[in-house]
Amino acid sequence: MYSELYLRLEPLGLERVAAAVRAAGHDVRLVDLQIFSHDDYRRELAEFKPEAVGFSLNYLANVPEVIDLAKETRRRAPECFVMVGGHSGSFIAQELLEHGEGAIDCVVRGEGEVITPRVLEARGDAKLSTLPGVVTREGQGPSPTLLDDLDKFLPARDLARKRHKYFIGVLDPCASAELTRGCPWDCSFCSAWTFYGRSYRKSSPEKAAEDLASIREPNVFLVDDVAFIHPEQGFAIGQELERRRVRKQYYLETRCDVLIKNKELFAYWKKLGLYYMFLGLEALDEEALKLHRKRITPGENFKALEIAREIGLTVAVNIIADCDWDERRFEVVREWAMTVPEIVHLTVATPYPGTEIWFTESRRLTSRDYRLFDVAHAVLPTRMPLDKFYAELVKTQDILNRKHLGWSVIPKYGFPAVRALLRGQTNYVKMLTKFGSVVNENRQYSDHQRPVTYQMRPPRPAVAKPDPAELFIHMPARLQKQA
Ligand code: B12
Ligand code: SF4
Repeated sequence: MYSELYLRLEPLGLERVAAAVRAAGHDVRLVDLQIFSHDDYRRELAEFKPEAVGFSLNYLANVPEVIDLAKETRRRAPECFVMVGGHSGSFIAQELLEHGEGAIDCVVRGEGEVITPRVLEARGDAKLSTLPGVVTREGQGPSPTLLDDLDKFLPARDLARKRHKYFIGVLDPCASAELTRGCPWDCSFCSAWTFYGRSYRKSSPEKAAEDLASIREPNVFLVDDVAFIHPEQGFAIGQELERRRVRKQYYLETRCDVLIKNKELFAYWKKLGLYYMFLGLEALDEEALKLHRKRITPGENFKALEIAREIGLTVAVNIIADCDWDERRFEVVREWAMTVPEIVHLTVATPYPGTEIWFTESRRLTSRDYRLFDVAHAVLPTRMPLDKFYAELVKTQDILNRKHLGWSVIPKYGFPAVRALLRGQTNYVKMLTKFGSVVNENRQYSDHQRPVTYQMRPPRPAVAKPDPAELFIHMPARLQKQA
């Protein structure tokens, strides 16, 4: 809900899995529950009568919803095979099976393209629990294998209905695409590297351009964890796009040091239509950057902002609010944010399963309610009383929001907003009216008082260095060899 304020994006992971399943000869439908209601899902279940249902569980906050839907699916269609996959689901496979109480046949850890058709083949067979990445109540197979070639299984975008609902800010409507997968860094709060085993794969420039050219929407969110680490790939894709006369507006996310190193590439992409860019700043001071193991200095971060300004890009940055912050720390961020032209976001430090801080911090959790793991809530002890912490958080977000996203900035972003409206796209304008009701300190505080049906597993004692077998979903090649 909190992220839906600014954006709603297509389920690219499901679309890729759907493409692979379709290529294996199955008839596939996709219901995006960001857009459709549970009643729509029930209707689809009754009319389509699927032999198998796969839930995508990329976000921990969605665990209770998925468990309840799996149970309902089992009740309504007892013969239907139910599986769960996706980023967060991969890190808590056993836990999901326990909550499911028999409603979930298997959890598929890691990338889904190669394994899902095999899972469908092995339904009802003891072989199922021997497949790579598959976890059932009977047992589990070896660690999952990586897709060898990102050019395979381009997303089945045709399966996503009501595509006009996908947008990010003024890029309305907006599709998503993937040029690379994985991240070679190892920040302590992030699970991108543990999911992909620190691997980094690229699609070929031709295939990437072909995919982008096939997109109907005028705007594209490039979902890569760190875009354009290898500049030659970025230039090659750009040239392919120019050759095909593909003209779109793009949003991407990258690191500050990658921007500094590859300044010319980003300037080139600005010409191709790069509009918004997200830079993971995370902290303003050296000490916190070290704690996050960001492997960058504040000086480099600020230099990257200057470069982005020179190039003329609209930049959003994120700062991680530590639960230990007092009023003064929030004040420092507010003061800084008001002096820079960038859009500043504030998220709350959250130990997700699959991150290193999960192993060191989870003993201190104040809540095991999955729904609060959305980086908008505090799940670790706060230095200030919790209601005061939220008051400071919301005050800061509100000031930052008014600076960038309120009605007053319509003149600044006016042209794209009006253009979207003329196309009949109202997602952006609706967002402007919703902020106060969604980001609201009382609501955030009272979210902690809701009854909890599904609790996360109690954390185990903290360990300084997690066992790689527990940390990674896809094992790094180096460790696989050792094993
Ligand atoms: C785009 C994106 C978003 C979009 C959502 C788009 C969407 N509708 O899916 C937006 C911007 C809304 C978003 C929001 C958030 N995100 Co986000 N997001 C991403 C990002 C960058 C790309 C996702 C993607 O499309 N990947 C490409 C596709 C192909 O991969 P995939 O979805 O993982 O799918 C593969 C597998 O997971 C699997 N699979 C997926 N579904 C299924 C289903 C079945 C049945 C099977 C078998 C397999 C399977 O197979 C797929 C193909 O290999 C990822 C990072 C990443 N690299 O994945 C972070 C990431 C998933 N997000 C993350 C976070 C922290 C958040 C936020 C909490 C914070 C924030 N401020 O961004 C919010 C809150 C969301 C919430 N509801 O709680 C974290 C992890 C979250 C977690 N552990 O719960 C990630 C890993 C980023 C990170 N570096 O830490 N996010
Ligand atoms: S925060 Fe960014 S750079 Fe750090 S590990 Fe995650 S994806 Fe990589």
